[in-house]
Amino acid sequence: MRNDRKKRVLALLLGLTAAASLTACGGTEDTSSINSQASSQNESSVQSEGEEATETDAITFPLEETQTFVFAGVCGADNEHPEDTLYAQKLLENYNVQIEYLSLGSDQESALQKLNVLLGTNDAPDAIMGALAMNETFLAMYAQEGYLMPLNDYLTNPDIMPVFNERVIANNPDLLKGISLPDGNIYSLPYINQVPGTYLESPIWINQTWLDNLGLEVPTTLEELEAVMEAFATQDANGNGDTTDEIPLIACVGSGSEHLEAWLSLWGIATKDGTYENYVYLKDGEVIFVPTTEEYKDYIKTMQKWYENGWLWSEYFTGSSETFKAIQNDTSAAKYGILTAKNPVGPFADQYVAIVPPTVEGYTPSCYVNPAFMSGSKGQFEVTSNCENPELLMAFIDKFYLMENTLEAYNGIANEELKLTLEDGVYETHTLTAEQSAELGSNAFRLYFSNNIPGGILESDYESGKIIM
Ligand SMILES: [Ca+2]
Repeated sequence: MRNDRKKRVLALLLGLTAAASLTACGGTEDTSSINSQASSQNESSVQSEGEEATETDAITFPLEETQTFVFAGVCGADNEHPEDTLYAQKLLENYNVQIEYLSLGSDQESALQKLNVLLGTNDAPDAIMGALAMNETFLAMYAQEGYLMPLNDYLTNPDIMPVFNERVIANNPDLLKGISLPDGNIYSLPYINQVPGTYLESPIWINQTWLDNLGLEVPTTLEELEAVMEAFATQDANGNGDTTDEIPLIACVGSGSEHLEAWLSLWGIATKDGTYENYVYLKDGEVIFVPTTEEYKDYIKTMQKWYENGWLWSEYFTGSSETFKAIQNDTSAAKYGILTAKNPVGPFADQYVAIVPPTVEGYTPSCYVNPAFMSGSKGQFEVTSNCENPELLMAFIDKFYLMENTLEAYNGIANEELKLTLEDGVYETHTLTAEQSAELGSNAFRLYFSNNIPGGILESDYESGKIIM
């Protein structure tokens, strides 16, 4: 059932406004064949359980001789030695590749200034990692100047990048279009994070257990949604004997995905984030300021009605984010029926399902697609023209797309660092307490490369039970 719903969300989305840019392209089909030295294969022990095809005909890991690559990254921390992380040490052990770090400073401005000087010279790094070190304008400019290498032929070659081909492209063939520049070439690698249900930037989640307890269906229209909220507000939906402790709809002012403005999508206005939204919108080829529109007035009237009826959390305007989190983390019972969020949290998170946005008469829903889900969050890794062995580098970076490597690059080594555990083949990530964070900090490899790094966690990884959310 849950999968069916998710698929419905996806099917709907594909028919909706897709705010993720899928740039038209060509030139990605031409796969070059590499000279296979056909060295002995499958002799390494780097494969983790359940992963196949991590070996290539041409390049076998661990390499016979240590290969060093210089990775440039943006990092705000003082201690800039990602090579000291347990993850980098594991990479060295498993693949015999040493990463040498070149700091690009602490922000994008410093990074681009430094890259302007270095690129095209012999001092340029082999690669640039992390989205903050690059932006689309400079990516296109550097590519045009020949400072960056087109990566198409590596990405589409299963001998060089078996993991990327099997895990990423096979599941999402349109991804290559999404990460291509207008010249048809790909210069930059994506990060893919497919938390189930997060096809949208702010998907709508509803408590299925509450619906079941009250004999209700998933609402598909505004009227049905309001009837559900009325039932949540007046009945004992969470079944604890108290009819007054249910919050039908919860939202948090200024929050990333849990913001009330996410509901504007029902009126055809896709909003990315209540904190940063500028409400300038393109409609029928004209630029409009959303608050002056009829759809916005309809939306405001509806929100007023939801607030007055006690369907929207009474502390929406005054409650702190701590109070908001406390309600979500209440262990006594599920306390909220509906929210928009990347994913629901708290002890009852598994009671929530993502739903297709209900329809409002006269409007067509329009939602932001979550780029990290659909086409990959791009701009995470570029190879410079100074790299002498791009094929080997790409074969190495291919391993970053293994589920376990992505998890450990982001969270630290399982069972050795606190944020990640591995038990009976199942990974689980943990949130550190404030005390643990203060005492230990985090030494995750990813932190040296703001904001993300190449990697991939797929919906199937969650659904097959390899990761506990
Ligand atoms: Ca109750």
